[in-house]
Amino acid sequence: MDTAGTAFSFTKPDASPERREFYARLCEKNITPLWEVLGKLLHPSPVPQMVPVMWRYGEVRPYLMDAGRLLTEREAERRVLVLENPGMRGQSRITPTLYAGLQMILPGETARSHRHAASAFRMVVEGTGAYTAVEGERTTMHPGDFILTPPWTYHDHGNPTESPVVWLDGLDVPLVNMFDTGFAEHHPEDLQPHTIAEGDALARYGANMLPVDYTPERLSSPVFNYPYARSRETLEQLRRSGPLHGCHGLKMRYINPATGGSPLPTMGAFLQLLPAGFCGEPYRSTDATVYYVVEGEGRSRVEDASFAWGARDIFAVPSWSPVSHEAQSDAVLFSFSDRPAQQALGLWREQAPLRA
Ligand code: 1HN
Repeated sequence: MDTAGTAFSFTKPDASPERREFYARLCEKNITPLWEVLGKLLHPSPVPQMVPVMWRYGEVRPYLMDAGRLLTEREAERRVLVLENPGMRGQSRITPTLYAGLQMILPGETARSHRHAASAFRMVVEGTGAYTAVEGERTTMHPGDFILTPPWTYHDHGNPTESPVVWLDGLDVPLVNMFDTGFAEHHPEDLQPHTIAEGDALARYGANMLPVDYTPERLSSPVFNYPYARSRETLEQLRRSGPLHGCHGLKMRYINPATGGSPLPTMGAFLQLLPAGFCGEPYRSTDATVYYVVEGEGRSRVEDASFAWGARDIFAVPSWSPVSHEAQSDAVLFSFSDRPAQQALGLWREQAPLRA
């Protein structure tokens, strides 16, 4: 049986001149006494450097357009404005383990093919008709589509339309680099050859069937585009059968259809519907979470912060910070986090609802 404990606290022993002199001798040998640092290592509950933060799309979009005037996609490799958490500036992190950025590709541009150890996904924000190619198959992007780039798969993008296309990139780069497991390379050609008919992966793996002799080649989902039209239809149908969760409204997670697990090994992604008038209870979990508003208007409270959001806004919730959502109109929130990584390591916790 689990025995309830008392909150962990630790007071550093006083530092006498003799002790200080001892610590200085240790310091020269790259040694530190644990009792001098223990308070920084163990806490009764998480102490994130990350802070709650929101970016309004309307404020960021003009900067994307400026970037479009100032640099070509080729020069930039990817024209992305990185969303940096104010508690962790200079580290390209939106949460301790994850990266997020807004990428824009202009009409006629292509982004050259490369691959890396980090997992990536795109959540399409604006514009229809650009494509991402992954391992020989292209997929056309529509707003709200959730598109994977599994680790070590070649990927390039193109925009054959007449308008700029913008998407939100999420990657596990900080996590991969913490392990010092980051590798990357360019494809020998600018753009990889287009060898598989569009829609193949979704038909083959995304229709509640698998090829009879299917054996997984990788940990990630074999489906790489989860079209918004399908996911939205699911939410619409389910709202009629209810019930709603007191904290989450109607919340679904994206899956690897071959395993029921997360679409990418380290990153989980979710889509939730909050019906107009929904007023959710507070909830918290250890996976710091990034939310992207696909549709609707509402407000989310995170600790003392209150984020009034509309379509295309982005906000981030630190580990173990209570969050509650309210919707003024029917709203759809996409979110992502490192939950599968925490779960694989036995670290993940949640608490809901917080009010009795
Ligand atoms: C990357 O490969 C893309 O392929 C976008 O579109 C953002 C951020 C860090 C590292 C690699 C892309 C990225 C990235």
